Amino acid sequence: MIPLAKSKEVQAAEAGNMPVVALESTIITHGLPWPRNLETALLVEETVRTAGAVPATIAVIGGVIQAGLDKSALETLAQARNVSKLSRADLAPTLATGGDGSTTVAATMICAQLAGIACFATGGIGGVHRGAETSFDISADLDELSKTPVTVVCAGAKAILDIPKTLEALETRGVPVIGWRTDDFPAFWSASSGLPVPLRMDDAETIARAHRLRGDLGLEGGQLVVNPISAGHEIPYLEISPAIESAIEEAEAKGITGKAVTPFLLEKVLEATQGRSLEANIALVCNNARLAAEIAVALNRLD
Ligand code: PSU
Ligand code: MN
Repeated sequence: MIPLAKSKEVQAAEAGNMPVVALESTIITHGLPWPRNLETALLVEETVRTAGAVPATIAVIGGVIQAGLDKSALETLAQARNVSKLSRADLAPTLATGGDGSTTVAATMICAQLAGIACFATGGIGGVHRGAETSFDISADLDELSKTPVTVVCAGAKAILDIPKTLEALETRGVPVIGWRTDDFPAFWSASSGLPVPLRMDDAETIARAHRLRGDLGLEGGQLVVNPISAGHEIPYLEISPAIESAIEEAEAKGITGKAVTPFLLEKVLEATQGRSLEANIALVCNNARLAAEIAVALNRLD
């Protein structure tokens, strides 16, 4: 039996045939600092509700996958230190040992699918790191997108990654990368990375139909919808890039490897850019939550 529990809100949504949007928890434990992480988690959930869907923030607590966390569980998670960051590899071992952890994009996709949730919002996905030709550092998020039938909405990828290689890796894995009302692949803080996005869609219904058709065709895997940050919140690449360069140098000098790399880089960039990148980060996650809710509503209508 799968140790999976749903919050009251998610259970009620299921009973009432309401659309549900999954949300990841690594962004809370490893992506944003306390107390803004809690504030953001609550704000993102509220954004999903306002847009007509029900939020299900996912984490593992005491060896049980939780689909939907109440306020006190979110608070505990947001304040906890040294929380395990769970990706595909860690999920079953953590359940077996009765452990706790926050879920990455990859693990959240797996849990969402188990909970019957087809749509998921986050900030940025993991990807191919710069220097991956020697380090082999490629996020499990990319393989997951090719395996698990969940539509993930993000703001593209952070420039801590090698964006051209990340796009190539997604193409190799047959993951549809869909620009939301844009022809450019967004780069998290910037609306454009300077690279074209492979596909473009301008309405949520089409994204929902593509999701369904992918399943009907027997193609495994999900879709990646990339939603550019709004113009008012953009941070020019030239402004953010020195922080990224020095974070990468510091990670190399300190010999940071494995799953510690992404949280280390996120923390360093955040420190270096102070408030501005944090505000942008929060704004874009909410923007993605709104779009994911729209897609979840459209998926719900197709049923
Ligand atoms: N990129 C971001 N913010 C994040 C992450 C990535 O801009 O919070 C988190 C997500 O949870 C993502 C994970 O799934 O880091 C990827 O980690 P890794 O590169 O170790 O696979
Ligand atoms: Mn990695």
